[in-house]
Amino acid sequence: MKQNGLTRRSFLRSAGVTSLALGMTTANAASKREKLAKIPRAKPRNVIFILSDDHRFDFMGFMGKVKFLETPHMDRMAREGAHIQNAFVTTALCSPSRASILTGQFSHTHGVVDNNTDIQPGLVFFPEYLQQLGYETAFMGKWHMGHDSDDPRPGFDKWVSFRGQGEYYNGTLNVDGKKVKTTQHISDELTDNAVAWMKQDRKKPFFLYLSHKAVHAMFEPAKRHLDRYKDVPLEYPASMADTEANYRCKPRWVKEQRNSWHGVDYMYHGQMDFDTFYRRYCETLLSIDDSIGRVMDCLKEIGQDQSTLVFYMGDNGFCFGEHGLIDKRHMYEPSMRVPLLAYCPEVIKPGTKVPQLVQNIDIAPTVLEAAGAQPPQHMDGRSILPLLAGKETPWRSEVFYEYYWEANFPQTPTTFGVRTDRYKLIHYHGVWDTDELYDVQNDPDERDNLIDKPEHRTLVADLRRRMYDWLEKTDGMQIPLRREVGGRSDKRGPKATTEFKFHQESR
Ligand SMILES: [Ca+2]
Repeated sequence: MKQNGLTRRSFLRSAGVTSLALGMTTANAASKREKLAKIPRAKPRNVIFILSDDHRFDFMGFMGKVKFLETPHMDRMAREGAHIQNAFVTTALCSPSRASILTGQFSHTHGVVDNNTDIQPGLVFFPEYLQQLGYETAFMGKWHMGHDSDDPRPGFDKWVSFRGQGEYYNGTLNVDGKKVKTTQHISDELTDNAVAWMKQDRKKPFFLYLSHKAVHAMFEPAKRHLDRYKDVPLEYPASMADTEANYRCKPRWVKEQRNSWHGVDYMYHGQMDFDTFYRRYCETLLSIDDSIGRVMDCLKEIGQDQSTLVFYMGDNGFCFGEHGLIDKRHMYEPSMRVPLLAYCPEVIKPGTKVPQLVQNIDIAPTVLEAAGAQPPQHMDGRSILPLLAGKETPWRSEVFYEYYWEANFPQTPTTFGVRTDRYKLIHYHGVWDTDELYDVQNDPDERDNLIDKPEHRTLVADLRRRMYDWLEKTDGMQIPLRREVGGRSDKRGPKATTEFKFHQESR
């Protein structure tokens, strides 16, 4: 298959060189391409998947969390479509989550366990299946699996992307192999490309993957949104203050991270203060909301607004001071939960709420089912189409989580965990620290670590068993090791971290 001058074989060969350079094995990456069975009488529908970067689950106007934040187009998707209320990523980090979305697999299966790892030979992205099914496909925006190349990847007939994180302004796009300078904010630039492509005449069904750079740090709002929230009052989370009560029974690494690149006492090594950070993030998010509005308007204009399935999702969450942290990676709610909205009047009733536990690995099988095909066996996720359509269907009772320590940001340890709709067990690997258990229904802010309560011993043992069962069944019983590449954001700030104790206080 020829992809804009790059054959799949030559692409995989180049990817393989990178993988070997990073010292990776390919044992887990095998996901053999399967011939997909068609679903009888299914109508292949157009699908648009809009992804943002680091948008946390509750920063949407209709959620009421941030009083001043206006996101009319996200609100409209929730009002006229579905809000998937409990959506999670399997790893709260850009590249692993993106690879999970594209492959339907866990990080330890697809092998993209950090932001430096390129994709491994043998991985199949679901848009490759869509092409086989007769779709015309496009990728627009941030790819970010491997830093070094913006070349077109397999599975896409149209390609608009950039290297690594890209630039909010004055960047360079790779448009089907040609370098093109951007002339406006990246969210607008990508949306212009998306809308132009949607309007093209075609006989095939289409799939558009619109993958925004926003709202990743360092935040740069579109000029029309700059200073919109300059003077609004901010509310800080109750767990942000450096008090004994806030850190009683918390892991030591959490308190230490306050004083790092990813903590409120030394955030981004002093490059930005917390209030500016909060306001700039909200202002930058507005360009994403505008983008959703323009895509929806375009769908109406081309007469496809009733049948097209539109998703909006974040690739991972983000902390705004909870437990003294910023950023993601860890397993606390603001990090592992993501916004997920779906719109398709032919399938989804207005105002649908989906309470089930949904994950990023479910996107690939869902899109394939919307395209009229049975998802392949090698995918770990499941189609959520029945949930969106309000159909009774057996569903999972827990979601699993994994994060692997990165030399670039060494303040967050390797983490495994399991979350049900009631409890969350967080287990840390390779550090002498306490694990955590939370009752997320009664303690949604995760302030009361129950791990040492005698009455929860059986529960903890059961959750631990389920977590290891999952790792065993999915070939995840080893820590993927990668060669250290890139810079290190590992300085400690001037504020000293005081000694504190865990375990003794709760026993
Ligand atoms: Ca991200």
